[in-house]
Amino acid sequence: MKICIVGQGYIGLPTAALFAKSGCEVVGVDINKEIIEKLNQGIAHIEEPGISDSIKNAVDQGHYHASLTPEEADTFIITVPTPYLPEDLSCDLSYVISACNSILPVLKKGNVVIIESTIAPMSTDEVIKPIFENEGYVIGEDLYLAHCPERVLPGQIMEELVNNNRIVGGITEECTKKAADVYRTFVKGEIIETEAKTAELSKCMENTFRDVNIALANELAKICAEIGVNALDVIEMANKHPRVNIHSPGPGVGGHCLAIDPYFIYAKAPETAKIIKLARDTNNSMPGFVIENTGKILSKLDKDAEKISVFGVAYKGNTDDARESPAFEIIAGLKAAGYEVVIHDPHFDNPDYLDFDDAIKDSSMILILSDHNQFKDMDYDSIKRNMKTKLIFDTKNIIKSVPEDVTLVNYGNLYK
Ligand code: SAJ
Repeated sequence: MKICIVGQGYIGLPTAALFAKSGCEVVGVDINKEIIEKLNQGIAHIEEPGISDSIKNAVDQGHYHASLTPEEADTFIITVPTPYLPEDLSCDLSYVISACNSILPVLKKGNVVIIESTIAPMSTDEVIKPIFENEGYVIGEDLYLAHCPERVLPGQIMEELVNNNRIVGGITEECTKKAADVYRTFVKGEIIETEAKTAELSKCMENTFRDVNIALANELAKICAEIGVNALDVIEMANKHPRVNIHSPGPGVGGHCLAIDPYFIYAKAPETAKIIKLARDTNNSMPGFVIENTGKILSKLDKDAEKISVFGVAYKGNTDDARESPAFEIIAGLKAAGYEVVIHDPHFDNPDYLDFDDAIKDSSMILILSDHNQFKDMDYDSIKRNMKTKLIFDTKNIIKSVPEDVTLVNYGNLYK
């Protein structure tokens, strides 16, 4: 089977690598020339466990190549981003539409077209299907169209793509069956067959469920700071109940999924989706909460503080993914408040970011915004030697203990 995957990002590239590993011939398409050149040399442009070796092997064995333009294939998979439109918070399908248009010149009768990008409910039926019908295809008879949302967690993508259950929602039953067969090539999880709109809404609701739960944890953190209770203890205690799972409060919700997908549902039913919208607003308020508390902590512990060391801009620990990261709003807010802000993130090559020792030199606070493993246990001797004030504000609540002469503030003691 030859597969053409349009979009070689966090989902498209690992998916390409796995199809190639199962013996398919894969062409990975992207609009970025630099990425294409790198990929054809066997170099992955994303940081994800296992991806570098897989792409190198796939290129070496001749199962994978990258291209700026789609090629004839049996199956086309679209894995391009779907941002939201700030005007009305709806799903921006422009990349998906242009990806679909880009395959039209090479599309043939009998092909399978799968949309993996997260899309608002009804998008496959109302927006994507007509693109192919306008070319004369009869969906379900001579072209098979389905939505199969990706559901993998960055950092575990290669493993989850294989083992997670997969929802396959076709326009017709025949579309569903054909698309499900494509995934049977390498998926070990259950392949659940449904219709496109159910697959679309299920995917959006998975991320909305998580976003709403995180909002609840963030609201709890705020309540605890206000009334003087240890939020982390409350979560630990409550989670001892077998049916309770309060999520972790943090500096806000980042990434291309949780921070966006709930809006796709909200935009479809704004009068009804009240909890969904409130959760988004609550999570969006967290950078402000961090900025406010940074000011409060420093006014108690270092009134003439000038320099703050932000540790981590990745939205997720142990990755180089900073999409929609709340860190940037926090950094901008602290700068606007007059602080000198320096950034340390060992997962980024950015020349503006400093290494550990330079970042903490004469600093009044280490502000942890990403849960990278490197931050869980730091060089406290260097912290004692180099920092103006030996103070850590850990908004990810990852540091368990610090030496006596270092002050640790987290969501468990904000009220103190
Ligand atoms: N976060 C919290 N508290 C928590 C959990 C997460 O503040 O208790 C924050 C994280 O720090 C991060 C954001 O939420 O900023 C999102 O991270 P995440 O780990 O929850 O999820 P994503 O966005 O990396 O991946 C999600 C996953 N969806 C679900 O778990 C339901 C993944 O399975 C999806 O494939 C992915 O979205 C996607 O592509 O849609």
